Amino acid sequence: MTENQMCPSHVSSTASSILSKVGFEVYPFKIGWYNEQVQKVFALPYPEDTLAFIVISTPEMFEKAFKPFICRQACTGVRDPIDECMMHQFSLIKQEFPEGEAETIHDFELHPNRRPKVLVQTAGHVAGAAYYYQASDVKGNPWGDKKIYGVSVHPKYGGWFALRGVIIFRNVLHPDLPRKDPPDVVSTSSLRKELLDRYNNNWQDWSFRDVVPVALKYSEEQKLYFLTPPKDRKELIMKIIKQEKFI
Ligand code: B12
Repeated sequence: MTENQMCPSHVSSTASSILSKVGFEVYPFKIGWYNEQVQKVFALPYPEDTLAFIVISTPEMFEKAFKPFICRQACTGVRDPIDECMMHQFSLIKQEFPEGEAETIHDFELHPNRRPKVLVQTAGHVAGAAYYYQASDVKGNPWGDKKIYGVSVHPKYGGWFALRGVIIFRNVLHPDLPRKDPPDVVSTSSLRKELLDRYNNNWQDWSFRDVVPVALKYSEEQKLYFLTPPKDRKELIMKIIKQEKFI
């Protein structure tokens, strides 16, 4: 591996070319951009110019990465099948670089005290991938002291996507990385309030995902999969795949 192979543009194009084929998007950010937003306990322990990427699964991930992963019977059954598929995809990125260069943190990884290791919504916002709408983005504090969870909205997929984790290149510093603001697609205070109300009070009906018009959403199969209780999902996906092989 030459020095050139660890340069920011090579790292960026390698990660993006592997993941975009199978329904993911990756967006670069500097660790410093993330750390300046979060409380100290959530800060990531790297120099501020360290290059990192947020990984987003688009609606196509289910058909392009998940079903083929299950078909290859690569799922061990130890974890949630989607989580296992994400671990597999992240491992493909790690393999492309010398041992220890690419560190990954999944959205589901927790410290022993149950604190999440990374706040993917904040990472997605600072990377310019998806605007993270929080109660403070709504004028006049309509909810008073009630705890309101924030939600990210993607410019193309609205709420029909997930933030899967980050990849950190501990030895790649990129002081000049250009910063892009996330598109503010829910621009009025009243629609932001509607979005946060839907996400906090009626998230099960998924209407928060359609707060803005979208280019693509989850397929019917994918919706059914995520609406199925986790304990029954493995059986469902195996059934879907068997039916497809039959046709
Ligand atoms: C714990 C957790 C839950 C908990 C608690 C929710 C919560 N938000 O705290 C529970 C179990 C309730 C939950 C439920 C759900 N969750 Co959840 N959850 C998480 C998880 C693992 C961690 C969230 C967390 O603890 N945050 C800690 C708090 C303190 O963070 P925070 O409120 O954002 O505060 C930070 C920011 O405000 C930041 N900050 C301060 N100022 C500023 C300014 C700016 C500009 C910015 C950008 C940031 C910033 O600093 C603060 C920290 O110091 C994340 C994945 C992850 N690793 O991030 C998913 C995640 C938030 N969940 C998600 C989803 C979809 C759900 C559900 C709909 C269920 C589902 N999976 O389908 C429900 C709906 C929630 C509801 N209505 O109740 C998605 C949200 C996707 C999106 N579009 O935003 C995430 C991102 C998972 C993913 N893989 O995509 N969840």
